[in-house]
Amino acid sequence: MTALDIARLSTRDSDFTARLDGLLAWEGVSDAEVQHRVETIIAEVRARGDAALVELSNRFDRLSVSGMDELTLTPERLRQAFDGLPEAQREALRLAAERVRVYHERQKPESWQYTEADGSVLGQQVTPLDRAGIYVPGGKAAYPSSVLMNAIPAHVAGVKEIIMVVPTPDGVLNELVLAAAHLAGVDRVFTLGGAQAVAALAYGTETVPRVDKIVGPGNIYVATAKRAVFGQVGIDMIAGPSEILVVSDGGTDPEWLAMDLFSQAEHDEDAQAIFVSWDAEHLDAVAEAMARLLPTLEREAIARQSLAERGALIHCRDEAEAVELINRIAAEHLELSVADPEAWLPRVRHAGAIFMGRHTAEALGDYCAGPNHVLPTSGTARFSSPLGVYDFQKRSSIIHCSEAGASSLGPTASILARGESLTAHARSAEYRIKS
Ligand code: HSO
Ligand code: ZN
Repeated sequence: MTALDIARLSTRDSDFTARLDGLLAWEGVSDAEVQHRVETIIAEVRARGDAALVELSNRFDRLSVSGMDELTLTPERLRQAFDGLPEAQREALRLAAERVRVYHERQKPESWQYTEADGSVLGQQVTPLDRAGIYVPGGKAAYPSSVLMNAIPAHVAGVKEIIMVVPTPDGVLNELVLAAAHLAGVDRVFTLGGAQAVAALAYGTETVPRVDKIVGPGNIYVATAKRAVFGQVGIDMIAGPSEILVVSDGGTDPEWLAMDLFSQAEHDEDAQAIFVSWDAEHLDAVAEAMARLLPTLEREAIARQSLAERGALIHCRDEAEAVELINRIAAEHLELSVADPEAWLPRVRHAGAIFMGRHTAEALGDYCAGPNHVLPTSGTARFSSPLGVYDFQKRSSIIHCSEAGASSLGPTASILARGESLTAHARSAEYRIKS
């Protein structure tokens, strides 16, 4: 058994803050080289459309296709993928999709209006986007669960058309990803990836329709391309590596906690797993369980590196200090493995998703509890929220002045307009003042 390599910190240490800050620091910035390549690819796709997509896919995904028809999957093909799965997998996908749908139905905001005494009506009308584009990574991060988490809220929001892009390096299709797309209500799939896929969705080509918003994770090229096209289209967020913060009062089985930490550490080498407790013996027990169980993981090497580079076991003084740490770290996933998580909840201000109590493994939330697993990372839970129905809708203001309402607002508008030297504004309002 290789010893466990993970930072052990105590809030009592004088260098605690500096060490914690060092661990939390994450900058997913792309260098000038990546930036330049992405800009070139976007320009190519804008200038030459489908022809550029075919060329770039042949080059970057090592394909040899001659037209867009070979980069297009029919709804029939998605259905085949679903039908071809073992029944247990089909059932699991169905159950997960249904639970995610039911949860997101609750998020649907209502349009509203109110009427003033003079009969004027004010309100807000909620409208779904016409078209959403979902980027699904290929290779090691191709998660069918993420297809559900991105497409279902769009579907629930009422988006008219959901377009998915997924790269197929060497022409390899992921049947589970296609099956999930079938279940989640994806309308069209193109086997495109990288910056070229993002450019196609943002600007449209002869074959790929232009979308209104692009969501979904991707590598540095995809993230850079999403940043570059933002403004032309909406984007969701630029997600950093996955994170988990587990807080335990000492009453949870250390093996459970060790595996919860591994469940994020196994995602990738940059993922972050942090454990906090005020019970020193419990911390030792968790460290011991981690050392013992780590060699049993399929993805031991990835988890080991993630824990060594970005993981931490933190000993704090008491519950109050644990709460401070929770809000400081603002983790993507927070597990409150304590006797009375409800009592903690009002004190938690920053976390993407909060997993309450000893039985709520983060993994359940990743797949099938119902809430979205696309969450703010790298401390951005301070100001942003899980992906949801609201990300696929927008709002329009409604103003309907009655004759009396226009007359009584006219003087106010006129005075303010003249203060801005905008006399057409003033006169437009004044016409409607009844003498
Ligand atoms: N924990 C990941 C989502 C995921 N886990 C997909 C497994 N599959 C980010 O929240
Ligand atoms: Zn996960």
